[in-house]
Amino acid sequence: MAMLSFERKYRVRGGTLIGGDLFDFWVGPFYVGFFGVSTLFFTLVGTTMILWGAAAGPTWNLWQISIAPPALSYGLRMAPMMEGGLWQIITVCALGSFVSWLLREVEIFRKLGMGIHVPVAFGFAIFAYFTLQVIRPVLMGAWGHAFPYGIYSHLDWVSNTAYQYLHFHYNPAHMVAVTLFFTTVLALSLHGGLVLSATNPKKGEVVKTPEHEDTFFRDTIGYSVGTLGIHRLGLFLALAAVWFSALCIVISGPMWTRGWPEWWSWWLNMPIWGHRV
Ligand code: UQ2
Repeated sequence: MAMLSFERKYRVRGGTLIGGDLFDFWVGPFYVGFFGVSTLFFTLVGTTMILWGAAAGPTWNLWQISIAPPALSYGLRMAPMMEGGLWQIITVCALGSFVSWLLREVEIFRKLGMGIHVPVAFGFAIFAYFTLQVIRPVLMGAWGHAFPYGIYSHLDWVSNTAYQYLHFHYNPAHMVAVTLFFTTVLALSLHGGLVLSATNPKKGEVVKTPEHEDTFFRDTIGYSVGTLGIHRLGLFLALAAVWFSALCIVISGPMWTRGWPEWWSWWLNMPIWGHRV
């Protein structure tokens, strides 16, 4: 594949975390690196295990294929292949490929002398998955508490797990997470709308500047967070949403086993109401 003229400047040697120059090359447009190889390895093994699980299962209906974790009776032990062992290997491969992908991003950012905000953000997503599939099951003593790998089956897992706590919307960390998700959407829609409106002037007029963007928000709400600020705010809101999502599920079971509505008894039992419940 032909190299684009600017690529000669940015396809620089070095910045690798492991392997030195050994894997420091590109295949077509893609940087390889040690972690490109390990991503490919874990992805191929994991996908093969999923296909094996599907072949051993009762259906090829894409929506209904599911590979379940070991039964609760296995605790945190290794299970036979067809009784959750496949699920365990798939989970290791998933984490292996997610972390490899993150480190490949780090190597590319290092080559370019940039910050590592993107891999750090991706790390939050991996952390959310790790919380669901490893931290919470370990705290509860069985891999069977993790979710199954299937399109409908994982949705059923979410629904069933939520109803075990009667009404998940009363989980305080869930409340914070949902609020942060909606605020993320608000911030990104304001930002996307503002940038597109500034860069889409009437025919014959020039594109508007960040001063116009600041002025719009100062005129409407008396404050502009600024062009760098909106990106800091957006990243913070998104990462905080993921953080509180992980928190809201990891406290459900390991720290609170009853219905979430009941958690609010501390509020109803406050002496300020002048009665005892
Ligand atoms: C802004 C600004 C941008 C923006 C946006 C704002 C010029 C291009 C969207 C406005 C954002 C504000 C006031 C923060 C809103 C707060 C929350 C919690 C949603 O000022 O600078 O740069 O894109």
